[in-house]
Amino acid sequence: MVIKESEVTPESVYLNRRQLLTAAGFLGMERLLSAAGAVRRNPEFELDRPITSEAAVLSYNNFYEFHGTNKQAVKDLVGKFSTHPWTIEVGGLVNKPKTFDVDDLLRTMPLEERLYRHRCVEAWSMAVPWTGFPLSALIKLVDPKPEAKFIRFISVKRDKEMPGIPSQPWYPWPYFEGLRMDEAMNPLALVVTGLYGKPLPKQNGAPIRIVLPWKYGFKSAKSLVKIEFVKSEPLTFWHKLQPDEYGFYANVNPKKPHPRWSQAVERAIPTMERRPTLPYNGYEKYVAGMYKGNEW
Ligand SMILES: Nc1nc2c(c(=O)[nH]1)N[C@H]1C(S)=C(S)[C@@H](COP(=O)(O)O)O[C@H]1N2
Ligand SMILES: [Mo]
Repeated sequence: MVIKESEVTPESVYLNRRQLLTAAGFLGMERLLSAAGAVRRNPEFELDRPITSEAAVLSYNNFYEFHGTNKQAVKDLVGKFSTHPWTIEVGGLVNKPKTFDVDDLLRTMPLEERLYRHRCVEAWSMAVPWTGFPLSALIKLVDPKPEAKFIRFISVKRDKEMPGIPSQPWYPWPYFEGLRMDEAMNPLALVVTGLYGKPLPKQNGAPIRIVLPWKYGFKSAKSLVKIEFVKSEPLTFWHKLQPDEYGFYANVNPKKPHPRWSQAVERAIPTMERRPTLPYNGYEKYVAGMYKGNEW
């Protein structure tokens, strides 16, 4: 259940900060956040662990367009990356192809905050408050044709703004990913435009990315410029490079080791505390029905 903007705006107009704090005692924290003008947190998604600190999420990144190995370096290499204005083209096998301005999406789409576990194939993990809207809401706007069975995501490629592109010419830029149509329509699939209640930082994929919390992080392509609906299973960046190490489905699975390491345990950033990996990263009840069991 989502409280609509129209239901929360009146409080933000007539309550001052002190009144809001008092009201919070009666209404609860979520209601306070809404009344204060923040995007509402969707209470459906509860965590079994603390939220990772903002400092850690903003300073430990995989974004190969900036740096291929040093995760702490990414945040210091994004300075020339220009993320506003920004448009994203949504097309392919759809009846209503459209190029969306991200500012318009922010005004018109049903934004909400979700706390999601975030698990990299490299076995590190975080717990992150993303802001965004269901991918299904965007898909409905473009009205896919029946032949559209898969969807592709394409990241931006800007050699002059992204130093990792010219320095790593062996990678097949731009970064590209994909999903099966039912996965794309799953309510967990989130188009993300914010983090910690603020605009999405450049190192986390500004201004618009996808987040798929039941899959390893490499599926969640950043800084998207194009979404395309296609007939057959598309090639993806890491799968093209190392098909036996990075599958198309890449669902989090503690029982399916990566060829070079176990996936049974993960390490929480920044403490490196060990936790058992959960099947589908703990989202089994939402997604297991889409699969036969060991999709990789
Ligand atoms: N365009 C692009 N998207 C990308 C990547 C990348 O290198 N380039 N890395 C992926 C990987 S491996 C992970 S784990 C997540 C990391 O997201 P975060 O830095 O916001 O935690 O982004 C994914 N999306
Ligand atoms: Mo990753």
